[in-house]
Amino acid sequence: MTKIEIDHFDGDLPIDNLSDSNNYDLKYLDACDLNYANFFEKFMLRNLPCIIRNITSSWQCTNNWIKNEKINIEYLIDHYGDVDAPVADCDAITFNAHCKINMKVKEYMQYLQSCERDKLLYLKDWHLRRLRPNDLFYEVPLFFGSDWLNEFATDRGEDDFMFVYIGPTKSWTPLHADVYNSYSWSVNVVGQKKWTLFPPGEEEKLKDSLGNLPVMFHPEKFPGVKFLEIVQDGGDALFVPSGWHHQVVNLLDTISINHNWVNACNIENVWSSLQQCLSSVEYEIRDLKDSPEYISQCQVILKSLFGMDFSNFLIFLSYIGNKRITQLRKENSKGFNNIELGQNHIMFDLKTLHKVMNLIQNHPIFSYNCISPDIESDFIKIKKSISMIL
Ligand SMILES: O=C(O)CCC(=O)C(=O)O
Repeated sequence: MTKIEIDHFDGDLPIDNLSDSNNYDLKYLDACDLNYANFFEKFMLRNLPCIIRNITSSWQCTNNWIKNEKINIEYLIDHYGDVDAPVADCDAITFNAHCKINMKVKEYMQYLQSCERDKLLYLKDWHLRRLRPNDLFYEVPLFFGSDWLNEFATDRGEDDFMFVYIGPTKSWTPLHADVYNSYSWSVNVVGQKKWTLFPPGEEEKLKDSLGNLPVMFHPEKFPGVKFLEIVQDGGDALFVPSGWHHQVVNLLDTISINHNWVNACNIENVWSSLQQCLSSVEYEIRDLKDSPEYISQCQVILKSLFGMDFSNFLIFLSYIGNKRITQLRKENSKGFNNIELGQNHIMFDLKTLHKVMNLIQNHPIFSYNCISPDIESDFIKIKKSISMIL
């Protein structure tokens, strides 16, 4: 079992993790020379991107999915041909996202092989890991092992945030920030991508008078906007920090693996964006403010827009809090993907959870009776147990 640990859990760690410098030079690191505590402090806590090279050397898929430095189409057809996967049409856009259909992997691979393609199709957000839990085609790099989102999802058999992307040269992903304001990591198994990344706040300069972002950013149209342009090669992992908008173009036929993730370093960002989303929902339906259903309707809309409501967030935090308490007592030391968390790491998680739980308890919604009594009492009980530990 792999163990991840940090140097200390209290003291001077900059918990206010918004990018603390205006120096957005991208750092290139090598997986062999980097240790977890370093990545934690220099990049996750500071919310700064980096490339970590040579991350796939022990991955099975680097042998199986690549042939002559290209995508091994026969292997993918043989092993996954009859499986359905979501495919985006890069030429068809609705509400700033590509239109998607389901295709058999076999058909998609035939499309990729054909010389005359009349469409630009991108297989994306494919939950291959969930589909084939025993197929260990890649390992989660230990740098990305503190992952509350996928820990929660896999422990409870819920929808996870672990994806495979396969796209031809020129396929692309529109400008966006990730779900919940999570982090993401993306590793190219084969191929090459160009990423354009915007430090948080820069996206405001890109919005039109209605507050809409462009589908694709073109630098010549937005002089003065700060952004990073990154070319990611095969075997490179890109760490995309929380709230950094980004767009992606495949420069070659590319397969990548990608997770969205949340942990103690960015959970406050998730909480802020949940509140922000709620405020805009409240504003949008302000005409209904006097109706008895107003509060619960806001939560329903919040869930459909943000992907979770306040109750879901409370359940999530309570689950992770309870699990860390158990781990501290050594009753169960396994975290996400069987990765063991060191004692400092567990304490850091608990300390941050406690801070965010306090913020939630002070939010007006807590007094509106829209959270079920069971969820609320569980939340309060776990928060109390954490207080006793701290
Ligand atoms: O690789 C891509 O096309 C998109 C990946 C992405 O947007 C992400 O990791 O958040």
